[in-house]
Amino acid sequence: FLPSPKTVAILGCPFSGGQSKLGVDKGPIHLVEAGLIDQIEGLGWRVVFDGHHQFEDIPAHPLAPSPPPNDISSNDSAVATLDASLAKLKNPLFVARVCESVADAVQAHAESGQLPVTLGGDHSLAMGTISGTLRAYDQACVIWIDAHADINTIESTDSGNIHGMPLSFLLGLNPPAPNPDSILAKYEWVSRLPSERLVYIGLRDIEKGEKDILKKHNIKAFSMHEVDRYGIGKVVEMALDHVNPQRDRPIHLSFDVDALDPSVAPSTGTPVRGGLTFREGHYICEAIHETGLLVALDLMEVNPALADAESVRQTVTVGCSLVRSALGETLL
Ligand code: HAR
Ligand code: MN
Ligand code: MN
Ligand code: MN
Repeated sequence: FLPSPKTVAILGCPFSGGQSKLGVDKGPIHLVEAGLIDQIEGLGWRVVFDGHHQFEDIPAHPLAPSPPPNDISSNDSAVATLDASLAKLKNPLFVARVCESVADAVQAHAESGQLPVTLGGDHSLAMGTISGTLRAYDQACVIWIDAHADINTIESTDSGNIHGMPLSFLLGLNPPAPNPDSILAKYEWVSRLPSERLVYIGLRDIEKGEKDILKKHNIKAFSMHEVDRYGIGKVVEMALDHVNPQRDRPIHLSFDVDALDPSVAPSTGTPVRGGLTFREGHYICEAIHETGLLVALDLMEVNPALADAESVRQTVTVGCSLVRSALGETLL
């Protein structure tokens, strides 16, 4: 899919609005300052640095939509239930607008034949990156590496953190906007990913509501249990067989650093023990590079404000090396 000379576009997305912990917005700056651009150039890529998107034109707390007029519809119980669900969401308008601008940027780079590498920032950003990829490659599939399923709907979310929800919007699992003023109308730009074109690796902290969603929609997931049972080599092969049986679909790899074990990547907002080893994480990236089908990469949830300096260094270093592996760094 990619013309030569092959070019990577780095998009820094210092965004933390999809969750509540400060510092994940500092992830991209740390990854770039650690030398990521030089490292990618060292692999033979041309690198375009698209900057650290500051989302300056987007107010952090845009005015909430005005409450519905006190007419018959506001007494409707379905509307009341929907409003109650939407009221749980944190920063829903800000997240929607930031992600839409990320989608435009990713789409532009992808359509010009570059491989966008988006550095987060929290994982709500993947609504934007994956939408951008799908606009450029409508047959793309998604490989989602994470401790979490990130598929809560507006109804199922307990935390209201939208970084736990991006896939529900991408898969179209939320109700349609009842009117143009609804918060849901601000998510109508999100592209649609068919559920059979999503596969997970690394899951180990999934809420009951999310398990029900995975079952109901028959979504393929390889948890840490399957990684233990089959080994990472077989798991990646089975994952590719599911989303990419002919090995002809462009691949979007969305890597949440918390998929790695906290002993490997401690500086992240929601660490969960029992994760991927250093090698398992890198193997996934290497194997996807080997397909020759990678068209976009996300590295999300690096939070340099959490944990001590040595843990931050370790997490940033492993983040850089995951990106290099996905872009062709080999051991031999
Ligand atoms: N499932 C929880 C929620 O929805 C936790 C979510 C996620 N944390 C992340 N994303 N780091 O993968 O709030
Ligand atoms: Mn995630
Ligand atoms: Mn996660
Ligand atoms: Mn929807």
